[in-house]
Amino acid sequence: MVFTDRTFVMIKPDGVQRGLVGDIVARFEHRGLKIAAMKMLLVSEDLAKKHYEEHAAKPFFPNLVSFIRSGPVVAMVVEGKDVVPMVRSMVGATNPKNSNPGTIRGDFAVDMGRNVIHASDSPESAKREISLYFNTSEIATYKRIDEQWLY
Ligand code: FUP
Repeated sequence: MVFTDRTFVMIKPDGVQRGLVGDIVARFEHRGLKIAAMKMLLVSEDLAKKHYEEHAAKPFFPNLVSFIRSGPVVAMVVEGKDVVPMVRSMVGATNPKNSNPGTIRGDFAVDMGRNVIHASDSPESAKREISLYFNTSEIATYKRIDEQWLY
C-alpha cells in the first residue's frame, strides 16, 4: 500500500546559507519519506505574509517576514504514512533550546529566530501551505522502488 499523506517543508535561508540542504533532504529520504516536489525560490513579501498569517498580530511578525525573505529557501512537498507528525518530530521543538539532539533543530540550530526549517503543524496547514507554494503540476506522482519494503 502506498501512502500519500502530504506535508509542506521549507529549509529557511539560514539552512540554505549554511549548506544544510543535502543533509536535511537526506534525512527525509533515508527515513523512507518521498519527496514529491522541491524547488529553490526567493519568497515575495506577499507570500511571506500569507505563509505566516497566523502570526500577523505578534510582535515578531515583521522579523519573521524579513528573515524568510533574506535569501533563497528550499520548499518541498513530502509524502508518507503519518508524514505530518513524523516530520514535525524530525524537525524538533520551535525553540532550539528545547529541541532534542537527533532532531534537525536539535542538531543544527541554537536560536529561535534562526531555526533552519519549517514544517506544517497539521494536515490542514499542510494543504494550505502546499497550495501557497506549489501548483498541482509541480507535484510529482511516482513510485519509489523501495516502497514494498517500507510498507
Ligand atoms: P514552528 O511551527 O515550529 O515553526 O513554530 P511557529 O509556527 O509557532 O513559529 C513560526 C516561527 O516564528 C518560528 F520558526 C520561530 C518564530 N517565533 C519567534 O520568533 N518567536 C516566538 O515567540 C514564536 C515563534
